[in-house]
Amino acid sequence: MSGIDLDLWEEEFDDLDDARHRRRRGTKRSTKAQERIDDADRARVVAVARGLLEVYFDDERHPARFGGSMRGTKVVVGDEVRIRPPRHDTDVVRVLGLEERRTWLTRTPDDDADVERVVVANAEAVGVVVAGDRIVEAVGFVDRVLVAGSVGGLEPLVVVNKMDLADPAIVAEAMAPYRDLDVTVVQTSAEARTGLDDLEDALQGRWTAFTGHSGVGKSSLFNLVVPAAEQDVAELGRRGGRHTTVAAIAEHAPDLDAWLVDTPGVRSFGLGTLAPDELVDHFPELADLGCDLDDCAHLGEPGCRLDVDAVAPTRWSSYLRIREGLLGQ
Ligand SMILES: Nc1nc2c(ncn2[C@@H]2O[C@H](COP(=O)(O)OP(=O)(O)OP(=O)(O)O)[C@@H](O)[C@H]2O)c(=O)[nH]1
Ligand SMILES: [Mg+2]
Ligand SMILES: [Zn+2]
Repeated sequence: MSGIDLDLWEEEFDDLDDARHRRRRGTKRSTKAQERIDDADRARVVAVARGLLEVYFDDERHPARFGGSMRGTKVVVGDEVRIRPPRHDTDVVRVLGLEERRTWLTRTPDDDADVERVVVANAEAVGVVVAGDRIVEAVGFVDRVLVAGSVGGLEPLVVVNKMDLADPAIVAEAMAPYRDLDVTVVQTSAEARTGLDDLEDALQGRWTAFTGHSGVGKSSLFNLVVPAAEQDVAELGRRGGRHTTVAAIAEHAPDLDAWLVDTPGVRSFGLGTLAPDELVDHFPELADLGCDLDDCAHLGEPGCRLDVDAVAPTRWSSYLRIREGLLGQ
């Protein structure tokens, strides 16, 4: 390998080229560049990590690099992009432009942070993975992810993994509120390989982004569902709290006509960019109750029609806790 970064060199050359066009024809570079981008082929981003960018088109994954027009633009797994195929043997695919996102899964580090991170773009569903042996502690997290999914236009799916370690009665009780809301709940064990058919049914025909605490088994399930996947899984005996997966990656499950995105474990799921008064719209059992006030938060306002006994206690306490967090209390 020569020490020259051919791509960087070519990128600078492209910029020079544009500058020359600009001078000669008097056209604005942005218009010219935009036309070129609009005519380019489309691809889907399937991996983004330090030093790695992969896009999918023509039924294959391709390594890619950002073109000069992408400076300052962030892409995430699931993004639809405009690309230019390689021009010669040592060239790679060039990403020229980012398409508007249809859906997004975003989180903030905590509720009073307002810098959000897009985790995955353009997925149809978010699969929140929890450990069956820690289900009671996990429902607050599930409720946060369901809010984020609702905000970003994603269908919810709850995956209760580690059922081999769980008490089925406790899981059933904790999951009842979601079943009542018609949220699909599947129970799996990556270890005992149970529930995988149900999981596959839930993934069929769409893009699903997994999220969840570290160590709940996202990568283990991902590896079982996606034949080509070889995601690292934490070794047995390691203490919890370690993050094994460090970057999001999407893989295709051709038999299911599905894409699954494995993501790094998160400690919390902040909703910092959501306005407190909008929270109620993302709890289906609290939205549209016909209260006198259009933006009733169901906290004792006159003309409130909430029957608090009709709401699952864990859901109601999640609502109150998230709202407090958003109000900075
Ligand atoms: N008993 C049991 N152990 C499991 C199950 N699924 C995964 N594990 C184990 O749990 C540990 C963590 O699994 P991972 O798949 O790496 O978890 P993860 O959610 O991808 O974790 P991060 O990448 O850190 O977010 C590993 O030791 C797995 O072998 C399960 O269903 N039952
Ligand atoms: Mg993992
Ligand atoms: Zn009300």
